[in-house]
Amino acid sequence: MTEPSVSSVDELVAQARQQVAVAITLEELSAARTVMLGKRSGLVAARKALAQMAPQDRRQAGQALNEAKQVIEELFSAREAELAAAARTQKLAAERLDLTEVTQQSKHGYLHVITQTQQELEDIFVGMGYKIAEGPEIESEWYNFGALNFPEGHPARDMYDTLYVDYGEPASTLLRTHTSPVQARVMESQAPPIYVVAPGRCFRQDTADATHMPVFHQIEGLVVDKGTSMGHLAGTIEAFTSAYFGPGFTSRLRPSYFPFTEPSAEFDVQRPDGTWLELGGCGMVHPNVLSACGINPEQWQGFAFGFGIDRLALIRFGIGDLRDLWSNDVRFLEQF
Ligand code: FA5
Repeated sequence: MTEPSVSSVDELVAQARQQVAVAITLEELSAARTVMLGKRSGLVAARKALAQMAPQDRRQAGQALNEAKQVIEELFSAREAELAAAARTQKLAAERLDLTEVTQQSKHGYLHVITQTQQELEDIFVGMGYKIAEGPEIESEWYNFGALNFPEGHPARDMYDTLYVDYGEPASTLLRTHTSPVQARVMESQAPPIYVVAPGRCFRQDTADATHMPVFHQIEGLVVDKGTSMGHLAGTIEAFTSAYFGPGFTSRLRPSYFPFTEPSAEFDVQRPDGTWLELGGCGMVHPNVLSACGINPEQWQGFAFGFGIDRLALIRFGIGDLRDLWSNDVRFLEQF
């Protein structure tokens, strides 16, 4: 066995320095450490060789070996700290959650076209001085029909394919078929003059088709004041439909019948293909309704209207079929 000379000790250190420099992962470094400092390393061999040396030389050679071992260990520790820090940085970078990036990549949710339409209509009416009113979706037979001048057993009730709720007396509780019961609730609880709109969901046993859904939305309007006339009603409808659609659409008011208005009319608009679509009903509030709600019809007159919000959106956006609004196909809904 060769004696560990100063040059061979220097060689061991140089070799370790080189091994440390080329190790680029912690695993490679650990393998190099076994080669340089492990049981079969040159260092351990040199230490064993000390026993063969003359005592006067052994001390100096042993000291040189100890120093070399310390230098080599420090080389490995320093490199290990370096590689561990680099590995940590790399791991953090890989796991980094960049919130800015996520926001840019993710899609923003937004309001459904019906909700947008409802809010736009509310804004138009609030701008005209109206207040927003609300009523329950599960309604009593009285507010949906009785207070609105539908006598019991009157065929006009059959105009609405009503969904009854199994609650209380038979046929006493129902899913409201229109927003008109809110008229009665408002007149009962507020003194005139009254200017309100009441948007909300309505329910009928209608079969779904291009212009009907069993669940749909209406916006009800009610004005009770002195000296109100059919002219004010026509002017109001003209004002809000042109605010919603913009100028240049063709509409017509057509005589109709509702038990709670007299005279009554229906409002239609012409579609791009020339056909007419009914958007809502309207009329002067029937004196019987004013009386049933505690308002003296000799002093006060009113007008009311109820428009389909879904159909307003249909016309405005040129949607061919109401059912598409409920298909929840994001590719369709994203257009609005
Ligand atoms: C009524 O519901 C009356 N309450 C309107 C009214 C209010 C008249 C105040 C006078 C005074 P009608 O059943 O015609 O009327 O419905 C009004 C509008 O609701 C229709 O023109 C239509 O736009 C919409 N509508 C009715 N049924 C459906 C349905 N199944 N799906 C979608 N929209 C509907």
